[in-house]
Amino acid sequence: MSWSRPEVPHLIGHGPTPRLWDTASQSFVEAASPSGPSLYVCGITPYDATHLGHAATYLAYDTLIRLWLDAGQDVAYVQNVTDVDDPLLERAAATGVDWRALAASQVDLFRTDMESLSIIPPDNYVAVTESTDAIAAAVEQLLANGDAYRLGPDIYFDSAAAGASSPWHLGEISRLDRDTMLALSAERGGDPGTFGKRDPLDPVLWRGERPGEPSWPGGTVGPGRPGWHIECSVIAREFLHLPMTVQGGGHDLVFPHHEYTAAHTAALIGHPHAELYVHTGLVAYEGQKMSKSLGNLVLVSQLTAAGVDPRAIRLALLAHHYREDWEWTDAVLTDALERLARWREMPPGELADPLREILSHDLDTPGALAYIDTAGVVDRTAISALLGVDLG
Ligand code: 5CA
Ligand code: ZN
Repeated sequence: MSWSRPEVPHLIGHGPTPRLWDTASQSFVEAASPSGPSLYVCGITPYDATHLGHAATYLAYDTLIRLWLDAGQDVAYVQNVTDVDDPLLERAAATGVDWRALAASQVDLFRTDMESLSIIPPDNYVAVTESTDAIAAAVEQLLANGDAYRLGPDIYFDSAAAGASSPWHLGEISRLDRDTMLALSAERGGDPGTFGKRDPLDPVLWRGERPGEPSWPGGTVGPGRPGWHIECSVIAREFLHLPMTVQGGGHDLVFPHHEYTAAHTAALIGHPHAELYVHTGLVAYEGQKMSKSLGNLVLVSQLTAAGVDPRAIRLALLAHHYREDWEWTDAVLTDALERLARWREMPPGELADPLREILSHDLDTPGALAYIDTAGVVDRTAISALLGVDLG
C-alpha cells in the first residue's frame, strides 16, 4: 500500500542519537525510546495533489529516519491517509467525482511523488477507511468510561472529564490559551459553535450517519464515520508501541489535532501518546501558506514533468530548516540546481562524522549543506545515506 523504498547505504560506524525540538515541553529532547525509535507522521487528506509543503514535511521525517538508521536503530514508522473527511467529500461533490475515486487517484499521485523524491516509505501506510471498526470500538470505550457523550446523532469527546481522569490536560501539547484554542478550533475543522456541547472545544469522535454521506456500521455506537483526531490515535495504537518516540506533522496540526490525538490516547490507554511532538514549518507560495484550500500550489509532479531533477527539489527543501516557515520562489530552485551541479563536480572527501554531528542537532540540514559547500569536497556515500541525494 505504500511506495518503494530508496536504497540507503550503510556508513562505517554510527552517528549520535538525534535531538529534536519538542513542542510540548518547549525544549530539545533526545529522540529515543527503550523499545527503539517509532514515528507516526500525519498523512495527507487526498483531495488534491502533493505540493512542496507536503514534500518538505515528509522530507523532514525522512531525514530523521536516516539519522536513526545511521545511529544503528531499527525504526517503526506509520503514516495515515485521511481518506474520508469533510474537505474530501466536499471536493468530490463539487467536481462530481466519487469520493473514493478522488482519494485513490490522489494517493497514487502522492506515492509517485514520494518515490521520485526518494522519501523513505512508512512500514504501515494506513487508510482511515480500513480502520473504522477499530475507531468505533475506541469510541465505544470512551463512552463507557464517561469520556464521551452523545449529542443528537453524533458523539463528542468530553475534554473536562478526560482532563480529570487521564494523564492529559487541555493545553498539555499546544500550551495555548483558551481564546487562541477557540479561534484555531474554528479555523481548523472544529465546531466550537455547535449548540449543546459541554465545552465548545470538545471535538467530534463519531459523526452520525447523514443522507448522502458515507457511513460505516459502528457496532453499538451506531452508523457514522470517524472524527479526525481519533483516527490518528487509533491507527497509531494499532501499529506502534505507545508512547511512540515522535508524533510528527506540520505546525498547523499542533492544535486542535495533536492536542486531541494525545488526549484520546491518554483517555483510552492511561498513558501518553508520544515522547516528543515534532512540528515542521509551513511552506508558503505567493505570500500565503501553500494549501489545497487556497489553491496556490507548486506540485512536485509539475516540477518533475518540466524536467527538474528530483535531487534538486530535495536540495531546495533541505536548504531550509524544517521548523522554519519559508516561501518557495524560483530563486530557491535555481540555487538548488546550481548546488547540485557544483557538488557533482567536487572531488571526494570524508565528511560522514561532521555531517552526522551537524544533523543530529535538530536536523540542521541547512548547516549540513553549508558545511559541504565550505569543505569543497563531497562524501558521496554519506550524502546519499544522510541527505538522500545520490550524486552518482
Ligand atoms: N490528514 C491530515 C493529517 S491527519 C492533514 O493535515 N492532511 S493535509 O493533506 O492537509 O496535510 C498533510 C501533511 O502536510 C500534514 O502533516 C500537514 O501539517 C502538512 N502540510 C500541509 N500544508 C503544508 C505546508 N504548506 N507546508 C508544510 N507542511 C504542510
Ligand atoms: Zn493526523
